[in-house]
Amino acid sequence: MSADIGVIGLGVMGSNLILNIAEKGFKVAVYNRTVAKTQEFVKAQAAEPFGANIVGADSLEGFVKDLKVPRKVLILVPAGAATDQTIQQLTTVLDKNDIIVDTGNAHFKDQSRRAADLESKGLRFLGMGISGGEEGARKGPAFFPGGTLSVWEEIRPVIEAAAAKAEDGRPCVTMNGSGGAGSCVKMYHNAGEYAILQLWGEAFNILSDFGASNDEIAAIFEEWKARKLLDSYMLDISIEAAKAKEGAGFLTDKVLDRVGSKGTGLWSAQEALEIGCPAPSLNMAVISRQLSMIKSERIANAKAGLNVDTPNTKAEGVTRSSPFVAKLYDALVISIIASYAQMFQCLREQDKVHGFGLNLPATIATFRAGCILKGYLLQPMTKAFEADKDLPNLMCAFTNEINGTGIQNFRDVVAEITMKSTTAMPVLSASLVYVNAMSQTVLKYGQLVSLQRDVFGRHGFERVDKEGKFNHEWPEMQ
Ligand code: NBP
Repeated sequence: MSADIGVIGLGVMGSNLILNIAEKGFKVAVYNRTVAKTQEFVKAQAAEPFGANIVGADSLEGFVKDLKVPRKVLILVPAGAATDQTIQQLTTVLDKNDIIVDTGNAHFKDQSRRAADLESKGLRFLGMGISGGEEGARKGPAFFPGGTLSVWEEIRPVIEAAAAKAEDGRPCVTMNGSGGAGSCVKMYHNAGEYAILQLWGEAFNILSDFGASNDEIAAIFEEWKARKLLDSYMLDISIEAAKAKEGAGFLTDKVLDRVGSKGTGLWSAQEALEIGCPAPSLNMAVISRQLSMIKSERIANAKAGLNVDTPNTKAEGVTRSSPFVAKLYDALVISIIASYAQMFQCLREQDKVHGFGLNLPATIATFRAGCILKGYLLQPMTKAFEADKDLPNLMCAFTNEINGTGIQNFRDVVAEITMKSTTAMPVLSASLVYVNAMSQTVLKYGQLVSLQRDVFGRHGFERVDKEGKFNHEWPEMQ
């Protein structure tokens, strides 16, 4: 059999993506490090109507022989060293013009390095993140390719067929731009995912600290889902997680409160700081996980007597009908919009610095189905950027939700939580900071800090009434 495409790696993502592609009528060659797994996998699919579309290989040499020329190989092994090792092995068996596609959660700068390295050897490379987890890989994920357009065109028919389809029938994949553009989009997709998952975690934490049971919290979340705006995959999984039981108790009570991460959130925050793109919600989502990870230090602090409870910190039992819950809904709506706003601003700024040639509305449209971010809000967000690609900030398209009652309710909620509980709400607070700061034409702290810098270091300051850099004559300081 001459296969249309090859897949290396039979883990969660690889095995499901192979079935998805084979089902669409393409022939797929498969290779895995543990050969027995390949044999088992191919045997297990033999009875499927598309089983004949899958061929297993016992060696990399056999795998490349099974592929049509120019060969197209998708790598689905763990990101980082395992991917580099697989690429290195492939370079010894592939021929000039063959194509390697890395689908791992890679840093976008690593993808540019890989592309340059492989091109110098006569091979072609595409970095293409995937989102949607196991179910997405099987039924249709969102893909985020980036690199050379002509390389994308060669794998496009297979990938578009395998991708999720949005409401309007468009596949959830677009060529995001040159170099590491696809992996950059996937990095910020994940950073947004960190922030919004954390916001749902904080909503759970707040409602629980305010006396609601897990069942009551799940019911509140269900009511919010029915209001449409927040209807999303991330809300669905939050409801499932809150409701899950083990024996008579809730599973959440049995789970250690340490949240792991694999790097994409941290890289996004680092790269945003590096280019001066403020993204407090995205950054704070990374810090939230770091705070969760240092459990032994938190325990030691409590043992050493650090206790921030005060006589006021006594939250009352909230229920679905409490006014506080209605206000918390608005706080969540605004925080989620603000998090997306930061994610899109970071992508725009990275695009300017790295010259990807990103088409933001087309990229956002690919988040509408298949991926972890999928949800109702993606549709109006896509439309907002389609209507005005120069929209200064996504929040400007949601002034009805943010201005007036919305922001007032958000502030009331933060004030009440701060007064009545010791609940940590890092991303909710950071989002309020972002909305406040981004809607002010004058930041008075900026005026004072500019002068402080001139007092001690003669760094100079700019003026509102004339162009240039100025110094003030400061009195002698002790
Ligand atoms: P898994 O960890 O489930 O699978 C790893 C597979 O890679 C195994 O079949 C393993 O073979 C194989 N492998 C090969 Br071939 N060479 C390897 C090597 N040198 N070191 C380690 N394993 C090797 O990964 P996954 O969750 O399917 O993820 C695959 C890629 O997809 C990752 O890059 C990840 O960033 C990305 N991704 C994952 C998700 C997700 O939800 N899981 C979502 C989006 C993107 P073996 O059988 O011999 O161990």
